[in-house]
Parts: sequence; C-alpha cells; structure tokens
Amino acid sequence: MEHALCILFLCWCFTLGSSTECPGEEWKRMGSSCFYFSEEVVTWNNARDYCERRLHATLAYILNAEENRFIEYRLNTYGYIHFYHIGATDQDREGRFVWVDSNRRMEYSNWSLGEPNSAGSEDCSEISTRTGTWNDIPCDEEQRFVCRIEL
Ligand SMILES: [Ca+2]
Ligand SMILES: [Ca+2]
Repeated sequence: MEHALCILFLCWCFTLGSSTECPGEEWKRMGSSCFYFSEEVVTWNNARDYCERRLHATLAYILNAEENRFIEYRLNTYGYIHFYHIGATDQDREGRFVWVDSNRRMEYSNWSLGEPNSAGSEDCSEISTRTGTWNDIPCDEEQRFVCRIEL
C-alpha cells in the first residue's frame, strides 16, 4: 500500500513537472527557462518592449557560463551571422550595467576584450553569434534579440 502511494505520488510529481512547457515551438528550453530568438530586427528599446508586451517575457538575462553557451549554441543554428540584443543596460547609470528585467547587478558577465567601452554613447548590449561574447552598443542600433521567461 505504501509502495503504491509512493508510485502515485511520483506520477503526480511527474505530471506537474511536465505540464509546464515553453509557450510555443519557436521557444527553446534550458532547464526551467525558455528562450525566444527573434527574426525581427529592431532597436534595443523596441526589443525590450516586444519581449514584454507581445511575449510576456523579458529581454534575456544571462546568469552563468552554461546559459551563455546554450544561447551561443542556439544562435549558431540560425545562420544569422550578426548580433542579438540581450538585456544588459547602463541607461540608468553610466558604467553600471544591470539586467533590465530586475535592475539586478551582474554577477556573471562575458564581455568581449575591452568591452564595455561606451564608445560614443553605448548603453545597450548585444551578444556575438560567433564568440558568444558581449559588447555595449548604441541603443538605436537595430538587430535581432533574445527574450527569456522562467517557467
Ligand atoms: Ca554606457
Ligand atoms: Ca562597445
């Protein structure tokens, strides 16, 4: 009896676990997160709004090397050789980059050598499809973007 209950409980847990899925096929899952890789090419602010308003997500934050590798790997499957916006910004305070969804300070970062350099005026960010490293860029630069949600 105890054994049967235990199995029932495990089934219940499994059902709960598998009932949470990414919002659609265009989303890619890693652990309990889903990532959306856009084909749309827009400014950073429009990318942020697109993630939030249309997808109920946020412009992607990246918390560790494993997540960065996952995103870099995915980016390389799309055959688009440019860059994608990510959620890092220092629009509020120059030189202090935070993740836009939470205003969280970055514990992990993967800036390219010499970046962020705020050349001219660069308060937004992108990830390279080739190297997976980040660069700060002018916010009005138009490119693809990555959104993220937690399940
Ligand atoms: Ca800046
Ligand atoms: Ca830069």
